[in-house]
Parts: sequence; C-alpha cells; structure tokens
Amino acid sequence: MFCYQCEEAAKGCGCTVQGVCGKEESTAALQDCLIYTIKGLSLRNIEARKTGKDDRRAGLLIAESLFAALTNVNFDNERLYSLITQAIAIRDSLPEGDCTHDACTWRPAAIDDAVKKGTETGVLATENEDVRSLRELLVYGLKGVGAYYYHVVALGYENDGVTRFMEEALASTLEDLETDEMIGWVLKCGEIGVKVLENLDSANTSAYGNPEITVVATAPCTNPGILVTGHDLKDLEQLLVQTENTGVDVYTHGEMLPAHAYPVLKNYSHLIGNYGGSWPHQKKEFDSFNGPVLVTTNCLVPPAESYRDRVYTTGPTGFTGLKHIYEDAEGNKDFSDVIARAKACKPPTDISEKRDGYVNELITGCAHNAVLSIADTVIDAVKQGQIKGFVVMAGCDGRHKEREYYTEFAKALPQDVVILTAGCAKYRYNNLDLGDIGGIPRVIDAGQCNDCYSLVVIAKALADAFGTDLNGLPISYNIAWYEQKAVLVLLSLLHLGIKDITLGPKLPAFISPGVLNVLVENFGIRANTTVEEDLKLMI
Ligand code: SF4
Ligand code: SF3
Repeated sequence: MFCYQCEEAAKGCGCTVQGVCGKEESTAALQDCLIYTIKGLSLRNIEARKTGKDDRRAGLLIAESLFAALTNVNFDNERLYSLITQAIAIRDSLPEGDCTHDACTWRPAAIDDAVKKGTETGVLATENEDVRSLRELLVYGLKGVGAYYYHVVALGYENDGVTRFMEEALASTLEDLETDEMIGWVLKCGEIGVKVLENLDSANTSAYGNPEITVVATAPCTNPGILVTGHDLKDLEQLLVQTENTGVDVYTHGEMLPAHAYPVLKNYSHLIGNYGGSWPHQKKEFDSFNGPVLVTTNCLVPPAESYRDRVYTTGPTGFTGLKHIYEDAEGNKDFSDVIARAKACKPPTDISEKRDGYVNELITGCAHNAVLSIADTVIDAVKQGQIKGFVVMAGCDGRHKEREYYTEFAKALPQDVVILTAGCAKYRYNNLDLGDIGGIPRVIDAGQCNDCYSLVVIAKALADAFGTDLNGLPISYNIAWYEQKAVLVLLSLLHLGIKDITLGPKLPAFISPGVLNVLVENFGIRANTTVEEDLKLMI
C-alpha cells in the first residue's frame, strides 16, 4: 500500500504497511480502487451529459465515495466494495459514448479483483513526482468537496455545479495535462470549496436556525447517555427526537460540540453537554463514557475491545464488525437499538477538567450571524486598540505531541489578540481560561470545520468596515491540518487570495518540492516553526 493523504503519514512520507490511522493494506487498495472507479463513472457521466442522458445518481454516489475514502471514515472492506459495484452499475447503465479508458470498462468478479485494481491504480501509478503531487492535491481537495456536499444533500439540497465539477475534475486526473492546467484545476477546486461551504452554511441554518453564542457544560448528569460524534447534524436531530422522554441523555463529542448552538437542537433539554475532547482521545473517552457511541462521520479511531460492542456507525462511516445504522428510503434512521443499549449502560464517568487555569464549560456558536450582531462592538474594540489583531487557528487536531505547539501558541498570544477558529483544532486551547475583551470571547468558535464559511463572512465584514481587502486586515493564519477536508479549506483560502498562511504541524507529504515552490512563490505558504518565531512573524 502507499497512502500519504493525511498529516500523520508514516515518517512524514507515507504509510506502506498499515496506516498510522489503522487502515489495513486491503482497505487502502479498495479506497484507491473506489477513486479509480468513480473517475471512470465521471468520464461516462460527462459523455452522457452531451446527449442529455446523464444520471443524477452518479454525482451523489461520487460524493459519498469521496467521503468514504477520506481519512478515518470507512474501514469496512465490504462497504467499500459495495460502493465500487454501485458505481460500476451506474456507469454501465450510461451510454458508452467515446469512452474507452480502462476506468470506464473494467469490472471485478470479486472483492479480490478490486483490491488488485486498487494496488495497480493507486497513488504511485503516476511516476512523475510533480504530476502525482498535483493530481493527489486535487483528489484530496475533492474528497473535502464530496464530504461537505454529502451533508448538503442530507439536508435536502443539491447543486449541479458542484457535482459537475467533481466529475470533470476527477476525469482531468486521467489526462496528461500541462502543469498550468493542473494548477488551474486545483485552484478551481478551492473556488468550488467556498461555494459548497456556503451551500452547507445555508442548509444548516435553514434547517436548524442561526447558531447562538452558547455555553456548553462538560460535566455529565446521572442518566445513561448516548455520545454522538462526527459532523452530521441530521443524525443528531433524529436521535434527539427518538430519545425524548426515554430517560436517556445525549452528549456531543469532538466536532459535534457546535450542535449545542443551533436553536432547533438546543431546544432539546436532554442534549446535556459535551463529553471529552477531540477524536484522538476516543479510546480513553469512549471507554469512560460507559454508554453507546454513534459515529456519524470522521474521525473514527479503530475501537478498543473495552467499548467496541457499543460503537455504532452510520452514514459514510464504517468499521468491520461494528453495527451500522442505514437510512430508509425516506432518509430516516431507526436508533432504537442504540437507545435500548443505552438504557442497559451505566451513566458516563465525569472526566471534565477542574484544574486552575482551565474552564469546564465551553463557548461555541460564534458563527457569522452571532458575530455580525455584535460587529459594532468588535469594530470599536479594534478602532480603540483593545483588539490589536486576530489569528485564524482553524483546522484539525491530531494524535502527535507536536500539536502541543497550538496550546502553547494560544497561551503565548498577547491578551489583545483574538483567536478565530472552526474545526477540531480548537480542542488544543478551548478549555484554557483565555478570558474576553470587553465581553468579546478571546476564542471565537464558529463551529465545525463544516462551518468555515462563517470565518469568511466575518473576515469580509471586517474588511468592508475597514475599507480594505482580506490581506489588509490585522488577521494572521496559523492553520492546523490533518485530513482532506482541511486540504479543501486551505484551497478555499488560496482561492480567496489569502497570502502568507502558516501551516502545521507538518507540511503535506503529498506536496512535492516543485509544487511547494509554486505555493511559496504565489501564496507565501510556510511551515510553522516555534511558538516564539511564529509569534514574531504573525503578531
Ligand atoms: Fe497513513 Fe494517513 Fe493514509 Fe491513514 S490516511 S494510511 S495515516 S497517510
Ligand atoms: Fe477534525 Fe477529523 Fe479535521 Fe472537522 S474530526 S476537523 S480532524
């Protein structure tokens, strides 16, 4: 196997035996095969579109497949193989057109053929290092598009422009293109990233209202509970409806924390609080939670024996041997097994922080609507010098010790600097007692990585107020990445023209020296170094 799509790629180069994430060799091959298959499906759907015979199901399956191949989403070989055969079935129902590429015609007789095909067509099938780097950068950005678009569709919205782009961009990776053309596709992916994040923002706020600044408890109550992790708000909503008046409480974990800020969701009094931190802590926190855990999307860590039988997957997630909850034809999910399991479990063990200098309540819901409602206060604070600047510290958390850098960086920031964040990176500093500036929290948490669009709206509003562009604002970018949704967010920032982004804790292994040169020359991207050096540069 060879996989280098995430920040934790072995030795900073790539996983070759088993993923650091726990992905087996056969699973990596099936994910590669799935990507190859949806490239063929894309070619055929593009051909079919010329005669008006394209199939809407192709775009939906492509989004789901891209999501399933993202880091820490699906470790279940049978489910990955099922996506491959579904993609082939749709592909083969489309007119052949002029499509003769192997990706448009190959067919597996059994799962072993798909594993073999993935091994032959994976990352290393492209020999030239820079071409490979640009193709993979595009595919990883597309995995982000597919993931965010999947949530848009789950809430009942579709956008033809997004599905067409996914198809055309995937198909482009099967062609021999000039470097400039490949860079063009990558930058266009950032443009579509902004679009799809905007679509998701509007789908979420239409369904659940505009997030409100909300204080979330971290200590559990005495009822048995269900812990919900991942990013899917619709799953959480359905679970909240089904657990009403059952004596079972619901808690969020990791990226589900911002759900507490949505008016429709916070109305449920049995949505008690947030339990634990970000995804790398699952083994300890799922164990001490004592009750069932519902994993709706990334990140899933291969579960330990001690709690494995109470973990349920749904949506794009999967893990061999875990129970998976499917939706019916109307998009409804039946969580009665999870609820019955919770009733037979002990209540969660309290692991909330009670140390000096730490808070045991978290503030979330500082999305665009809430922040713009206090825009005058923020602008005055900037004009009067109470706020000297902002640092965007959005992105991901991860396992490695080097991410303590982000805690130390947050602690070392001057008191008059505000952190803007979204994604699970915030768990490195959201329990520090960083205080506020005239009532404005020093950590403005816009929500999940899914909510990054809020940061764009906030930054644009500040730029308008100060009569400048995004690069003219006193905002620095210190982004922590881990998986491919963060790759898309980075491409989206580049599309918006943001310069001088600091990226860490390591630069992507899939960026070749040649491609890095392009990013440095055109956008001033740099790797983070030490807290002291980076503070000097950024503040
Ligand atoms: Fe390795 Fe990351 Fe790929 Fe997992 S997703 S196999 S950790 S590079
Ligand atoms: Fe986190 Fe996986 Fe990226 Fe949504 S949950 S930000 S890492």
